[in-house]
Amino acid sequence: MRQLEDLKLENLTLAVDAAGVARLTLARPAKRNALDAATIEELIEVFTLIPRSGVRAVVLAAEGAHFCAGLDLVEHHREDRAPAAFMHLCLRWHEAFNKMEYGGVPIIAALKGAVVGGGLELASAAHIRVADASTYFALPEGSRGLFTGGGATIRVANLVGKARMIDMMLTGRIYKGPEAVAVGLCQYLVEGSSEAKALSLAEAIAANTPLSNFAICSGISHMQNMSGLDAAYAEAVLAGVVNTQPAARARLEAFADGTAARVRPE
Ligand code: 1HE
Repeated sequence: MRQLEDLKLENLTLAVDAAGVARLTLARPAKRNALDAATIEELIEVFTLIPRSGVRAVVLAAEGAHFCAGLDLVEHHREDRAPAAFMHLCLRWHEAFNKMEYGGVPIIAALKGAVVGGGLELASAAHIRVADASTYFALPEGSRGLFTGGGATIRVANLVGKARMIDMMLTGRIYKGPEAVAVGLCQYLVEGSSEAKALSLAEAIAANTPLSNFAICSGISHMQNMSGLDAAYAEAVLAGVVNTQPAARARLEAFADGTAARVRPE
């Protein structure tokens, strides 16, 4: 099997620390990290390998002032794509983002500046979103004569609800600051660096057992796609595997003998 170190990345950078926390960076700041077809292929390559690489958490960050300006509109204009070609391109976006959402490795997006269009679709495939004071969210497709193609109708609608998503697309409404947290676009808003916060979250998450993180970061998404009856069944099966894992024994023993941390608000 290919290893992460074997990948030749041009539009992304990747570094994994000793604790298994990966820093994956969108690296086309001159183009505001717009997602061209090549970047999507690199995301597919990275997230194909991540689940079996020993990586315990991923911080998804970006170079420059903006997280991601969405679909590469210049490439799209230049390519003058046929309908079927753009459909197939969208399917590659889904391949990348599904690997992220369902891969079982926690992904924490460190957001700043523009998180728009396909950039919001990318961010919404992460499991946690951290915004800073510069971060703003929008779906400008309506005004560009476009429609979402990278999963926003599923993931962004899940985050903010159908009515807000339709409003964002029809009117170009921009959310930022506390309002963005309140509507569900991000879970954290920090005064300083979103990347520093994302890293500290990733480090804490990396200390969980990988199997628990796997269940949380793939099982919940799968179960949301099922009927309630089937989801309850799948939850029981997954809990059977996770909650009896040998790696959890020492943690349970520490609770039983009173040495483990208690869950308290302070
Ligand atoms: C780009 C892109 C892009 C910048 N594709 N090249 N997305 C949008 O509608 C957002 C489009 N972008 C913007 O509104 C602005 O660029 C930003 C607000 C994000 C940043 O503004 P600014 O003033 O810092 O940068 P800029 O001068 O607009 O752009 C700098 C360069 O980045 C410039 O290239 P240059 O070679 O002329 O220097 C821009 O062309 C380039 N650039 N954004 C290509 N998006 C699967 S369907 C998904 C559908 C969508 O995502 S629709 C939403 C598209």
